[in-house]
Amino acid sequence: MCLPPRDNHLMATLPEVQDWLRNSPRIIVLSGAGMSAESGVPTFRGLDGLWRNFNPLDLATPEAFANNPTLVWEWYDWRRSLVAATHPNPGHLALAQLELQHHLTVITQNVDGLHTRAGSTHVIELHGSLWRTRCTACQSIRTNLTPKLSTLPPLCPDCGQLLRPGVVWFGENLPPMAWEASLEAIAEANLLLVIGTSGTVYPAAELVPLAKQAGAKVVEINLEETPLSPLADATLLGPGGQILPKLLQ
Ligand code: BV8
Ligand code: ZN
Repeated sequence: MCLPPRDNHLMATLPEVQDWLRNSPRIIVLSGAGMSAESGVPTFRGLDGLWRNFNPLDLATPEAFANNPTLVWEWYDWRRSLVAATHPNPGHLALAQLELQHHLTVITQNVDGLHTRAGSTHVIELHGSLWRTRCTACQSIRTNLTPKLSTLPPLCPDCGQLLRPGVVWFGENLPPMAWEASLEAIAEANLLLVIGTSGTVYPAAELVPLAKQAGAKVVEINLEETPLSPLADATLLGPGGQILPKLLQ
């Protein structure tokens, strides 16, 4: 399944990456939308990234919510019901398994909650979660597990103002705690697995050069090369749901 790696810079093969895995006391994962693609969750930029004909860059912004809270809320409701009908794929499950044998932290850009549903316990959600809402006024945060909330953004039970999806929109800062925890984890990493991300969204993508500077080996798992590939000590080309279980063999 893994295509022979390119030889344009130090490349490793699956067995070598398995070695690195075995000998790394501190493993960090940075996952993106490609991690959940095999669960049926559309990616942002892939061919299947048709978010009901909307461009996420237009909808996942504070301006879009201010202009049309109902449309944005409905889009997240649609995504919640879509994710509720999916399941963690073998890639998520392999990472949960890996955590049983290694000191592993998953830093995810995804908001679908599938790493946690797969059993991973050290998960940093850099961009928030579909399953949380935040009050636009008093900032109180609630975890709502029901996929379909309502067509209108609900009102805060504490202060009566509009609730919003508990995710980080483009143009918004990342949750400080999540970003700090990610920097700390990356500073200690011996091995960083970069799985299913196009490496185009910042500051999340910054974690890869930072891990490199901290002396970690970087392994990229993706269907194709990305702007992060030149930083990788190994690029394993193929679906994460197939490569990750192999890595654990
Ligand atoms: C910030 C939550 C400081 C919401 C998301 C101009 C103005 C303002 C900001 C900017 C600007 N220009 C640039 C920026 C910064 C901006 C940014 O990076 N923009 C990009 C588009 C250029 N970043 C921000 O705004 C961040 N905040 O910078 O704060 C600041 C503050 C004020 C002003 C300026 C700066 C906040 C970014 C967070 C946005 N929220 N999600 C929601 O989900 O609705 S990001 C969202 O897109 C996802 O969460 C995800 O992180 C990202 C998509 O990226 P990927 O995960 O990589 O997914 P993608 O589809 O791109 O790629 C999938 C990959 O998987 C592909 O490579 C594919 O080959 C691969 N794949 C597919 N199938 C598989 C696979 N791989 C393996 N196996 C498979 N089966
Ligand atoms: Zn409130």
